[in-house]
Amino acid sequence: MDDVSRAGPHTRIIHGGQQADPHTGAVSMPIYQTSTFAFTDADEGAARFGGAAGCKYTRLGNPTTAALERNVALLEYGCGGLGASSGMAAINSVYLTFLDSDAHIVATDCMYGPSRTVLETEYTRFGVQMTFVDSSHLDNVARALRPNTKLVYIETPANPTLKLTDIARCADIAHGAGALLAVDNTFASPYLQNPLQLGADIVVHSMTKFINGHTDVVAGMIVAREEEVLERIRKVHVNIGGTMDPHQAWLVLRGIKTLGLRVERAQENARALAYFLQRHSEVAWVNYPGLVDHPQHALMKQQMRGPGAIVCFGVRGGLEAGRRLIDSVELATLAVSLGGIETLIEHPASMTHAGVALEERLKAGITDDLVRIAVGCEDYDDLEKDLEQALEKATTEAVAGAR
Ligand code: LCS
Repeated sequence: MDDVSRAGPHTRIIHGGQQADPHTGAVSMPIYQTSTFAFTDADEGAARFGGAAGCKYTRLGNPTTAALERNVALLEYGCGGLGASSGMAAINSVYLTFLDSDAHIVATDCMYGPSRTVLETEYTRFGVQMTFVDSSHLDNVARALRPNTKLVYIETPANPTLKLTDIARCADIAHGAGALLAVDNTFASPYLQNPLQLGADIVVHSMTKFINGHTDVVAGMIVAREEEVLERIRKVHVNIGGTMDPHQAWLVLRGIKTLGLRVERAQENARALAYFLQRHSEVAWVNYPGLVDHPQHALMKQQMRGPGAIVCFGVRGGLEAGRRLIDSVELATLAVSLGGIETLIEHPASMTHAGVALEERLKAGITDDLVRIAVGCEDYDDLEKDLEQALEKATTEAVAGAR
């Protein structure tokens, strides 16, 4: 099938932008592990640097990376993609493209720690102005806009509070003020949410997470809705040098083939685990947009195809009990990151979000007792058993400690 743009989600993931290698017929995209490309003559070299089709130098473009860019761009309904060496490289290329010394950014107050702290610690050095707001209440976004706001930047679901922002309404608000809307779609993955279809201008991904899915690659991607925006970002991205290595691209191409299967299974596990935790007497609270009593359950259903595979919760006994819990798991791995085939558990306040100032962290809802579990594809019963025994240890030791 040449055009899979109207095919079902799994077909699009497996075949989108892919074709057998024109030179050899290889079904799996070869790794074009080369830094540069020979020109047949001076005219061809000059033509390629003048804009003609064809590769020049891997930092500027590579066939293996291009195959992945076509694939993710198709999944995100964008005009094209730019592979990045990491999620942070993708995010910084977007920031750098649109933020200069006269610019202002409105960003969601709850997002992956470094996506926020890099703005606060580095971009302020160049005079960039910024306002962080709880974007789940869109009035906050509207109020924060200034005449020089160039970019509205949101993460939805947000890391780690899973707070959602209404993408379509946020896009209208940003566009009304002449700003672009960029969305970090890492937590949902293109399988569950497509911000460009809802009106966003740019999507960024940490492909380290669900897209690659095997906890063996760090990678990122930028997708834009319009060519002009993509080309502006491309100029910055290739000169900053945050582009992808072809071997990295090949690994992600391999991982992404099972994106739909993995997300479906991990989400099923997450849903069951959220209900289990909600019923557990030692669990103080559970936050998962798939729970029908979650305050943003309706928004989740409106803009996502499912709630995803991350669950947050607090253990009775607070921070100390939570720490004992993450020390006690045996099947889940105590590690940061998410979206892999295996279940990972972490404590955002002391790990992924430790760099965010205490007051700002608490204001964003990242409380000290918050435990984040990134649910994987193991057998559900084994995951439940593991959490059951860890909860028991966390709370029994608390009682023993109190004696
Ligand atoms: N965006 C989100 C939403 C993320 O969760 C992360 C990393 C990034 C961007 C950055 O991507 P990277 O450069 O690492 O590919 N999130 C992590 C986390 O929650 N634990 O470890 C990394």
